[in-house]
Amino acid sequence: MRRLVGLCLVPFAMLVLASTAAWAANSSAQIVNCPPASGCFTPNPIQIKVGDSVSWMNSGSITHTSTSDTGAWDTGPIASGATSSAVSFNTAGTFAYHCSIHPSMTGTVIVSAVAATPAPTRPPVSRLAQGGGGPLLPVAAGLLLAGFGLLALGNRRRHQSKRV
Ligand SMILES: [Cu+2]
Repeated sequence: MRRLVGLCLVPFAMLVLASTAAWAANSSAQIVNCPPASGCFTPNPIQIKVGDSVSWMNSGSITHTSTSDTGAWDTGPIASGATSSAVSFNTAGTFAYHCSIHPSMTGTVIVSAVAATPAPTRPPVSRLAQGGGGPLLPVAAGLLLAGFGLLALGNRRRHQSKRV
């Protein structure tokens, strides 16, 4: 019995894993020139979901960093035209960061929790199939049978009237 329950859980676990994997995405934040400041992070704040990652692309003309205020991450120097490695965010929350070269440059990453129900990402067709087509299938079959019955009746009447 326990093995049966375990076997039933395997596809469920795979479904959960597959759906979370589909959600994980890499967002690209940019560092741009914005005089008179040395540079600016954009978008700011950047909004992502738990499991997503952020890469900072330096479109500005001088080197910057993305450094967490709490030490959670530090990309190190990102030269002009370069992109940092991806930083993953696995917990929801608001994370402040700055440029360690230009401390007045600040930004925020807002990580929101992943919705508990994955329903919106699935087509409604799969839900219909799970219920065996719902009440629509027997109704359609009944109408089809009634239609055939009427046709047969009509044919018979036509034959009878020909005979008379
Ligand atoms: Cu900087």
